[in-house]
Amino acid sequence: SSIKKQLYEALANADGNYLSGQALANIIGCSRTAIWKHIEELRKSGFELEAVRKKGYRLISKPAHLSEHDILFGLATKTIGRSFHYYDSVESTQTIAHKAAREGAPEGTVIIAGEQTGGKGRMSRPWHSSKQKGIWMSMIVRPKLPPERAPQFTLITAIACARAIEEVTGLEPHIKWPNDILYKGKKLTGILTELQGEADKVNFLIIGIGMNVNQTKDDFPEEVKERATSLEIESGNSVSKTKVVQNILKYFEKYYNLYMEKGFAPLKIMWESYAAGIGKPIIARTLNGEISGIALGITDEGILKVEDQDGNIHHIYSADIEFPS
Ligand code: BTX
Repeated sequence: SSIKKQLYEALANADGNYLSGQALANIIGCSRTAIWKHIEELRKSGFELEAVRKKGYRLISKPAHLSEHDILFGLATKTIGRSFHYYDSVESTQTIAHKAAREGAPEGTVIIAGEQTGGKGRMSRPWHSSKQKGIWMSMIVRPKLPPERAPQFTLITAIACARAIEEVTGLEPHIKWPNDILYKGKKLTGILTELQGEADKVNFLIIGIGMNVNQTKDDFPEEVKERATSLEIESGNSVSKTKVVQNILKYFEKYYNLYMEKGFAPLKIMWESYAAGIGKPIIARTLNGEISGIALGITDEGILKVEDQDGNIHHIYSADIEFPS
C-alpha cells in the first residue's frame, strides 16, 4: 500500500535514527494507529524494526530478498504489478492468486513468494522453488477474450521472460514450445497458465512463472540437476531478482497491450526469433500419444505444427516436447 511505501521511505531517510509514531503520522498524513498497523506490515515483509518507548521507530535492516518496496520503486508499468503481494513462504503462488482473483483482485495483481513448498508445473508435476533462489510468481489478468485464446498467454509470457533475461544478464535464452525457457538446452524457466472462465469468456487467467535465478548446481534436487540451470550458473554472477521481476512485468505489460491491440501476429514474429527446435526433428508427447516429425513453427493462434515422415501435418495444442539427440 502507499502508506507502507511512504513509511518505509521515511524510515530509510532517517538513516538509522528514531522517528516517533506522531512524527511519522505527520510526515505521511495519517493516524498513529495506521502507522502502527503498517509497521507490523513491514515486519511481516521481512523488515527489521526497533520500537523504543518515547523514542519511536528505527529501521535496522531491510529484507535481503525480494521486497514489494524495492520492486515497486523501480517499476515502469501502469497496471501489471501495481497491486503486489509478497509472501516469505507459501505452498504455491498459483493457489493464492486464484483465491485473490475470485475475491476480485484487480487486473495485473502479482503474487510473489520467497519460497514455495508445493510449487507446481503442468499436470500437477512438482516445481522446485528453493528459498530465495528464484522468482516464484503469479500474475492475475482479466482479458476480455474467449477461453481458447488463453494458451497464447503462455507464449506472450515466455517472450517477456526471455526479453527480461537478455536485458538483465545479456544471456540469449531460447523458448521451447509451449512453456519452457532454455539456456543451452537446460531449463531456466517454466510457465503455467491457468484459466478460470465460462464457455465463451475468460474470467481471469493466472500466469505462473518459475525462474531459476541464483541457484548453484547443488541447489537443485537430483531428479532435475542435469536438466535445470539458473541465471547465476550461466552468467557466472549473482543476479538481482528485483531487476529481473521489474523487467518481466515491464515487457509482459508491453506485449500484452500489443496483443490486445493487434492480435497475436506481431508477437508470433518475436516468438519465432526465440524459438528452439523449429525446422528440427522433435517428439511431441500429447495425452493422445506421441508424434515424431519436424517442427514447422506455430500458427497465428500459437498452435505447434509438426510434419511427420509421411508428410501429414499435425496441429498440436498441448504437449511435452523432446529434441531427440
Ligand atoms: P512443466 O510441467 O513444464 O515442468 C515441470 C517439470 O520441470 C518437473 O516435472 C521437473 O522435471 C522439472 N522441474 C521442476 N522444478 C524445476 C526447476 N526449478 N527448474 C527446472 N526444472 C524443474 C513448468 O511446468 C511450469 C512451472 C511453473 C512454476 C510457477 S512458480 C510460480 C507459480 N506457482 C506454482 O505453483 N507454479 C508456478
